[in-house]
Amino acid sequence: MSDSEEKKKDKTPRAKSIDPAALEMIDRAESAGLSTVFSRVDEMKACPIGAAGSCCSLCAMGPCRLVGKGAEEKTGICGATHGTIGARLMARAIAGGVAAHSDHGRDIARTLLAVAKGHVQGFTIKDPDKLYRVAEMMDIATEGKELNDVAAAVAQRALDNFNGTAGDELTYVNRAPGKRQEIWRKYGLTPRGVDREVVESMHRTHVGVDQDAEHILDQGMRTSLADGWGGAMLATDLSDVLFGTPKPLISQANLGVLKEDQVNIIVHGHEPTLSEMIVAASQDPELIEYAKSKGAAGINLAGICCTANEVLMRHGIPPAGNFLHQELAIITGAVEAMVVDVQCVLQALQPLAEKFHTKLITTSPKAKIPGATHVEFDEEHALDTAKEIVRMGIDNYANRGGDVAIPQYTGDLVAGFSHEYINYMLGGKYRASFRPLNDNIINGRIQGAVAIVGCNNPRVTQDEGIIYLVRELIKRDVLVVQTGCAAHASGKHGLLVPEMMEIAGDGLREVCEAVGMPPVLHLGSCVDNSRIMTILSQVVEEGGLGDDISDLPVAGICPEYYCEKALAIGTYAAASGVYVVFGVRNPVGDCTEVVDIMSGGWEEKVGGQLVFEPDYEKILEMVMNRIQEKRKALGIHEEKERVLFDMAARREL
Ligand code: MSK
Repeated sequence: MSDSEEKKKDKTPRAKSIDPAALEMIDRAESAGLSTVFSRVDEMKACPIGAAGSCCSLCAMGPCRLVGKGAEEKTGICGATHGTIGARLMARAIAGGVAAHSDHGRDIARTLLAVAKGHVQGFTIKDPDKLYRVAEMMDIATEGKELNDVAAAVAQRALDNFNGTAGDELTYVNRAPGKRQEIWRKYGLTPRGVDREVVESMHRTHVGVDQDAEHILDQGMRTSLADGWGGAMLATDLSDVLFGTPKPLISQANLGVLKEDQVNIIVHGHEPTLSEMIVAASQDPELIEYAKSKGAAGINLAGICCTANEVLMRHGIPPAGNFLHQELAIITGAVEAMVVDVQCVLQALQPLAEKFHTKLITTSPKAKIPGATHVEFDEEHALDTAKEIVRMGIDNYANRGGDVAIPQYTGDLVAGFSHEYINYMLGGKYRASFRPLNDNIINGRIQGAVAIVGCNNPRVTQDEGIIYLVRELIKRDVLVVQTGCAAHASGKHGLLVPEMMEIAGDGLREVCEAVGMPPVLHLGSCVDNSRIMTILSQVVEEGGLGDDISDLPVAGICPEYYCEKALAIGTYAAASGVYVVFGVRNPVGDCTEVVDIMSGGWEEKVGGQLVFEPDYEKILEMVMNRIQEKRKALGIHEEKERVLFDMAARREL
């Protein structure tokens, strides 16, 4: 019996989550007859034709479905092959994801420009040192210039990167290793302007334009690189400039961070601009007094999705959970206001909020939700808007019913490892460097490094793949870094703490003990995957592990992805030379030509791959094999006799 036949026969109900807090709230929803993403996923069977890339709905001659006997040979009415259709679907998904991340980055650049011109309320430049470093990377002269003039020049250069007027190549292409830059130039993959690549992807995938699958997918890679080394990287750098570069801090994660006796306000979405101000407003003594005057013990702020990561890593604000927790938080009955901006916000929130007292507040001029209260955020009145929102939450406290059920589960965590901090942590203040990491990879204490990132998807058991892979990899002496909702998963399950070195392999544990770091590092939000690109470049630059990212014993895994942004991230990592494995399902699995190009074809061209494998054990095996292959190619695969760290070695580290 084939794997898929076996799966069809297996009718064992799948667990919805491995998180006890989630299970408690799912039960509560079921008993109350409330619809959630967990119930709707059972009611909505995924279309098997669309699920594997066999349906083209790009024009009104179709939709064309390439199914049935000889499907691989069939074409659409226009003559488009399965390969062309799959490549177009993939390229459009990447463009969608890049547009989302990059629009986020553009808004941060606009905020920085407004700060420089004194047009905003509440924001300042929190990390001037980083501003100067960014200016230097952008080749912007700083000598004798006022801070605000430097900020204006940096913000303008960033905006030019979006507009495509910064030059022939995006500015941050120069951050990649030289060999990587050559590969991109050789194959015409170097991004020219963020908007330009997105537009060109949409143009080339329109009916009757680009009809060569490999050529379309090259544009997919170029567009994704405009995200990873453009929009998202700018978003990360400029957020650090404006709001501060993260340093490790402690916090907690999961629904148990909500407080029964306080006004609970949740910030959810992606952009840090408004949430930064909400943090300030929630700590305002006048508003705290106002909350007390309404009978609450105080104001409790928590986060969901990547906004949660932004305020977690800069302020220690606890995440109430990841993507699949947004409805569950409302179901506790304890949330006075859920404040959302853009991306990953379920439309089902408002009808659910109406069944409780929760006020859903939209804030972005780009995103309205029917029925929700819209309080539009603009930088000029940032703090006033944030205070108005917090006040609305406080006023709503009186409407909370008696039926509150907060699941008492939290995980302790350490978050906020920026690439600057990792550098400092490894090398110390005066010798900040990645040398100790490189040396420990070379000597085999650390076998390699894997990024476990991305979302939750209700088609698979929440957090299961993420937690399994994190645990198994650190046991095998692989350092794990995390971003996005995958990082929240590890936070909820207690994996982001130094104590986790107890389950790590001997080698990794020794390094973690010597440096004093957890074996699983929280690096931030989805746009902060760009930090991983920066780290990989710096590791290459440090020397001893080849001369390109594709030489490193590293991989990326996105076990529970659900959206286009994840595909954009996976593609830019692959186009940067990383082996990337996604779980869940292959969105173009029926298009053999595309599957082959994204694996073998990209391996040959850019030294990275984007592959899909729903079985977590197989993912583990694939990734470990890749790490060992790379170690062998570097000549560092031989088992060396383990020498324990003595005091001198510790001092050296
Ligand atoms: S929020 S994109 S569910 S990681 Fe960045 Fe989480 Fe995925 Fe949204």
